[in-house]
Amino acid sequence: MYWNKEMECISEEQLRKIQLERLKATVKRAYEKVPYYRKKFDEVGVSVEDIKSLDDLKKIPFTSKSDLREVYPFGMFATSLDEIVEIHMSSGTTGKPVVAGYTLGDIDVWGEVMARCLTMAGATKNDIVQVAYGYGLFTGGFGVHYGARKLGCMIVPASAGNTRRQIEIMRDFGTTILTCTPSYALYMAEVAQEMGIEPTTLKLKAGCFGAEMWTEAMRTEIEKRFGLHAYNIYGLTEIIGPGVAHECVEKKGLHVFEDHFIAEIIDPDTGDPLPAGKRGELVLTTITREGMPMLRFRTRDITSIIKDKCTCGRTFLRIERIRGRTDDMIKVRGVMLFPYQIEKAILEVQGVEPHYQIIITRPQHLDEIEVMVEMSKETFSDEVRHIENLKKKLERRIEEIVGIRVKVTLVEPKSLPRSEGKAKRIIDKRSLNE
Ligand code: DLL
Repeated sequence: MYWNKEMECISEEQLRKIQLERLKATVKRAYEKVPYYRKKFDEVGVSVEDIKSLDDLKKIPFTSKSDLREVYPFGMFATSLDEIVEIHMSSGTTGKPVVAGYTLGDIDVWGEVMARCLTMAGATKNDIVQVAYGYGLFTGGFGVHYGARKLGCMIVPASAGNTRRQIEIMRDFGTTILTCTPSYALYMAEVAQEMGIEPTTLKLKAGCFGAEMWTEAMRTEIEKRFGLHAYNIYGLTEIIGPGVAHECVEKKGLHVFEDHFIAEIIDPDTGDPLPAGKRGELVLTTITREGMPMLRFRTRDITSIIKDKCTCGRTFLRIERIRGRTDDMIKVRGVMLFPYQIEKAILEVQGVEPHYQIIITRPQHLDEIEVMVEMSKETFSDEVRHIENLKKKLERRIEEIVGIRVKVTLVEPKSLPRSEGKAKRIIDKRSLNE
């Protein structure tokens, strides 16, 4: 049930003590070894000695993605290059990507936190873990791999893609744990059906799904299609990759591994800390990373902290599932809209599939949103009148949830692009029209 019970169920007092010790050491290391941090600290007049309590974390300046890009590729490393044993990189759609460097110690921590995640999903050494996150510069594949290896599972390093083979392997090897993005899991279920394999007949018992935003309704859908328990896993390249937080059997928020990462929530506009329960931007600080310590990294991910005691016995705080990103927010006619709100509406309405894309245009200085949704096979062969009604129903439901009118276009089954990694939900054509 636990991978490291002593740590995962540690008392609050003990945890704070460890966190403070580790924070102080991290700050010292960052200041001494990374010119970027030294400059930032000096600019605001904060010294290493000023960090005397966990509360003093607030004094430390934020680090942002653009700061990391400025020092591309190795400027954030706090060790000499010969101690770095592995490099990963974020996919980064704009500008330079972010590079993360790991020492042997960092890889060991990564394996530890990932072993905790897999254990939370019910994995033991008797399991067959299929890693269908990409291996390569992306952190997904290797991160899960290191955790599964610690556990002693039989690892199937399938990587992402080659979907038919993934399914044959699942069937022939009897894979019990699947790890991939939630959108890829749904795609796999679809392909399995095309191959005449009913996904529920596979031996899968659980999956760790993450790396992209998904909703509770999407969880239900994946669980139903495969007959497995779908757990949410969170992480990011800048901090370590997958393994920052994971759901326990309760599936009510993700436990953050607080002995390695300190989580805060801030108001994205003012930078002020927000109390537990309030939604804002997640800020993370690593307290054991050697290769690349990250102090108060602004993730841009929107969530809130859940402080209540969890019945699983773990004492680490939880974050609610990620609600979106501050840069994913679509601002239309003064209204903030997140893709998850649209996903929620789509999954509530019968007759459509959970495959969608949101297209934003600005034809006459006014933003317009078109939501393309796939019809189910049955709907597709239905009367036009019924299809028209379904479209109206979806438009109404989306309007109720987000407060603005969007245009829904129902498209043929299997006509939208499928993803083997992170799904591209938003296509913003506004800049092209300007
Ligand atoms: O996506 C690491 C990862 C791999 C996490 C495998 C989980 C599983 P990046 O490519 O750097 O790293 O992207 C990080 O992805 O800031 C979030 O916006 C998003 N993200 C990651 N996990 C979740 C999740 C990996 N469970 C960015 N829910 C993060 C929602 C997620 N968004």
